[in-house]
Amino acid sequence: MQRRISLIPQPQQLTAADGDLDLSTLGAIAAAPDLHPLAWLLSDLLNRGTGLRLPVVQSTAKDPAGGRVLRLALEGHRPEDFTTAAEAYRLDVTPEGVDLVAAHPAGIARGIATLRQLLPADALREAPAAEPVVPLVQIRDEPRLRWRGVMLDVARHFQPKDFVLKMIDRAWLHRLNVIQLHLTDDQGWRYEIPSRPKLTEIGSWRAETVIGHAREDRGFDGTPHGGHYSVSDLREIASYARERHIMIVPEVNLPGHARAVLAAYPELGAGQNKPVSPTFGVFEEVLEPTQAALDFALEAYTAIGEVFDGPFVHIGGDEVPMTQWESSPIAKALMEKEGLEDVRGVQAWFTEAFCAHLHAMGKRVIGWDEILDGGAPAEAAVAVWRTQAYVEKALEAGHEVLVSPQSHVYFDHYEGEDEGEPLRIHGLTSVEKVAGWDPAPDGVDESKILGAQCQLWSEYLPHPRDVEYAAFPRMAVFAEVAWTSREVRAAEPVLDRLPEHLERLHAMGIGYRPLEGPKPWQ
Ligand code: TNX
Repeated sequence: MQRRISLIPQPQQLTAADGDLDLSTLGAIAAAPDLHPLAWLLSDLLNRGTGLRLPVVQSTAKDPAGGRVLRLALEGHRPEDFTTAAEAYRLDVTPEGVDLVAAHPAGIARGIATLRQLLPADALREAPAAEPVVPLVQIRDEPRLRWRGVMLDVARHFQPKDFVLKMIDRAWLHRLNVIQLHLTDDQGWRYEIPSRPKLTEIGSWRAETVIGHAREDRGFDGTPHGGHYSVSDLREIASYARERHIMIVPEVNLPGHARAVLAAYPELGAGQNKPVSPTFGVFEEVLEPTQAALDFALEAYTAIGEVFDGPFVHIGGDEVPMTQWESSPIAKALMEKEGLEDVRGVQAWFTEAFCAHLHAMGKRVIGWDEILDGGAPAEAAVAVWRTQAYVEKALEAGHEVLVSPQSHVYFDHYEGEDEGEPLRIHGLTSVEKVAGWDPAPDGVDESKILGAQCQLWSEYLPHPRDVEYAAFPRMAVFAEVAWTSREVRAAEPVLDRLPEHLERLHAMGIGYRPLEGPKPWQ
């Protein structure tokens, strides 16, 4: 019997045949040695959700079930990393077995995600709760955009390592391929640099926290807040993501949003001793443009760039007030020395130094669109969060663009207008709005669009459960928008498939927001 096949993201081509394949009739997962790490991951996931135990064997070995296997294979000329071709795959489920083929292991990782969605939703549980049965299908698939990301803000509220690992798994299931970790901000510095111990001793803690626009909303919660990732935590996150072919992009946000750094090392700023900020917003305190501050920043980028071996490091650069530099003799002297006419050139001075340093480490740089204001090297990619005008400005200046507009993909915004919605920073970003978004509309040169990313700023999301509620199901819809071509999306509206997808989210234990509204208990 032919079942309705409902996947998110929708693959580029999907043809279903009548009937199912019971994976327990297969003898093994057969894979080339390069693919054994993924094969074992798949074997383990199948075991957890269905109880099935499929051994991993060399693809050449004589198979115990007479050749009926789940085959993972690499074929063709290997594409470069981090290209859409690297993530393409074909997946054939026939009465004889499963054939998952790609030109790059990243494509196999994406195909595994699709295969998991073909299983009953209960197979995504952490207990053997489902039969290992999949429908007969032929899938040909490749993403539209290279970078399909989610930003986790672990600075405003620290999120434990285990939650980050879970979010990597959830991104994987949705064929997303980037997690940006916003590791530093005014409210906390979240990673260990052994040579700078005060960053974590002082900079990762604050005495209390305001959740809400003002004290009156909920007030100070009266409890200290803090946390950071040790070097070994970071290494664990890095290797967990690497195994799933997900790129971690660490963000170290400088020279603004620097209250936590300056609480730890006030000498790097204009000298006031202010604590790590318990409130949210944009603060005046920035790094002074001194050699010492620059040395600090470069040390911070070196440390994080070494742990995360992916190609990108994010330098932040958003919302840098110029007020301190306008009255700083040090900034004035720098401007004279460098012949800078505009104080925004001071930020550009930092940006250029960060870029040069990271390029020398073999990294590519990305920064928020404010780096355009004072100018940035054309090799730096720009994450545009403000308006479409900045997409155009960045493209004109020769930058690649990551589209991440607050108008459509800020998942810290309200999801509906019901009074019972949890308190949010502002905005209105419904699932329908995300579903209707085109990351590269007509008139934009899609080849210069690096990709798209949704943001989970956490000023109003204190706990992992709050992040989940804000993230899902919008993040699933976002994944479709970033993966699936315009034509296929138009033919197969994602919102039609969402109710079935919620069963998967439920099986995974994700506290998602129900579609009907914010009050499931009513
Ligand atoms: C703007 S987007 C910010 C963040 C806030 C966010 C809240 C960006 C680069 N800066 O610092 O968390 O708005 O939506």
